[in-house]
Amino acid sequence: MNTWLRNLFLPNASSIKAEGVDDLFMFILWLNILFFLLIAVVTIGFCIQYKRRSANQKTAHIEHSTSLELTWTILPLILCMIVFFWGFNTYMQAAVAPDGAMEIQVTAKKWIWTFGYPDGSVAIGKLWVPVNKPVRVIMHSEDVLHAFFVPAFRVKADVLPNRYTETWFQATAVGDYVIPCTEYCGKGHSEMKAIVRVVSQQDYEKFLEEGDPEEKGMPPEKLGANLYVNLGCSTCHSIDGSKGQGPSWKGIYSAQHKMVDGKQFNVDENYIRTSILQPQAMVVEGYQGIMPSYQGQIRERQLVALIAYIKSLK
Ligand code: HEC
Ligand SMILES: [Cu+2]
Repeated sequence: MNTWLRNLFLPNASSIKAEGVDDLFMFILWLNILFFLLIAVVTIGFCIQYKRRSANQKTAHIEHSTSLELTWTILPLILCMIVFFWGFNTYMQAAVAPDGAMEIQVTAKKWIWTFGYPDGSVAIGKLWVPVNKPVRVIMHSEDVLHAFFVPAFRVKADVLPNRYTETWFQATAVGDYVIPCTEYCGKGHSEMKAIVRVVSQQDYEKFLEEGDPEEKGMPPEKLGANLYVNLGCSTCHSIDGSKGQGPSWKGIYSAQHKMVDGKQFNVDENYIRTSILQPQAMVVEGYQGIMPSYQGQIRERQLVALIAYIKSLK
């Protein structure tokens, strides 16, 4: 019974925490359904039973009933205590990572997720983790409030500026799972998505050594087109000429662009490179310097791919 209901409206459960969270959720849900039906039936029954039948009919003078009052005090108290201790227990398990868990640093900023691995490498938009290993995520934000949410893992935690928050998970099935930001953080909020890619231990080690295998052997222009979406460039830059938070990329290669400080630049490989690594160094006229720096967060190959992609947008 629980399983079909669960499948009906809860996302797939793919972490060891998910079951505990779902069980409690289902318990509360069924308890609510039960009491809703009970109260509805009694209310309707009383309406019929005690309906006023003649003009001078008087309501019986009842002051109280000790047994009834004890029942409606003690029964809900017991139920509340069950939910409290069950919830507290589940919460503690969900909040405290087991010893020896692998650690991932998560950085949120408008509107991208960045993941730092134990070996010091950094990736944007895609979090690789090995299956069946506990992973502790330590999070902070570089600007406003965001929230890290993996529905399939039943993991959700706020990400705050100026302090670390943490949570953990242990994925039980290989696959891709979305991380939608769940704290409204401005215009690009609905686009602020990343994925958790759960892979075998072997594939994970290979990833640490060689980077994302999907990016290998891909022509730079095509890789650039993927990165445009995966790295979050698409939240601010269009490719069809329409103006967004940032200038469109359509036809910018070899154009002359004027900066807010009056300087003119020819949009070439160096200009694009600097724009990505040190966006504040050259702010295009008519825009604000809100672009995040990608310095140290993307590999040289990715940079070359982005430049190739921008060049191709005639
Ligand atoms: C938060 C919004 C935002 C994101 C995300 C963003 N940019 Fe920008 N970008 C801007 C803004 C605003 C400007 C114009 C001001 C400036 O030059 O800093 C700009 C300017 C640029 C320029 C110069 C464009 C021109 O017309 O001269 C390039 C190239 C560029 N961005 C590349 C990228 C790449 C590549 C990514 C993704 C890896 C990216 N941007 C992500 C906001 C963003
Ligand atoms: Cu957000």
